[in-house]
Amino acid sequence: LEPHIDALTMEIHHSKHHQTYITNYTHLLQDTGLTQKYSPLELLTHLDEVPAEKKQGVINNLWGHINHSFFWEILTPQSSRSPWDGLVSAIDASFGGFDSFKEQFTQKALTVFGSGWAWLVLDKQGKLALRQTMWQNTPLSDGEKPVIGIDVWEHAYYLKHQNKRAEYIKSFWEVINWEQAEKNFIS
Ligand code: MN3
Repeated sequence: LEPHIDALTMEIHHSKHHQTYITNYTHLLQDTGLTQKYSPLELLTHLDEVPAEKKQGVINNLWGHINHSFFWEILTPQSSRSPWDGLVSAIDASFGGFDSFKEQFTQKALTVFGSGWAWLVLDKQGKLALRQTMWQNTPLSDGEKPVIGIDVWEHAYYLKHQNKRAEYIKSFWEVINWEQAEKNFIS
């Protein structure tokens, strides 16, 4: 993703941060049989089976795993830099054009207070909407489907951009995998 997102940041983000989420939730669930019984996404809807004292830890780390798995897919070095097919007209209808969408999404991402994510989702009515989530909370738990999302935890940009989140968001637009976004939109 160079020069937009630097290799060292991505390496640490993928092999350390994401790995830690997987290690943690797997460890928390090791004697429950739940990781054998359910896929990570299925686990999302069976959290009632998680022992109470482990639930928040599982939520933080399982959702961290799910969000990051989604995030890697939505990034590509060969970005078309604008949406495809059906997503183009849906974005036009919901946000008044791609430039206006870009501006509104950027504002969402900029104004996440502390650690979290900004998302373009399909809401329960199947309409496009913008969301912010804190920590590793995922729109999936509200029954909404992510189309694109940006991780704005400082670990996603601090090495290269320090406190300048706006620079990182600007770079994000250069590496969005719109082909994958279209798949998320129509699936
Ligand atoms: Mn992250």
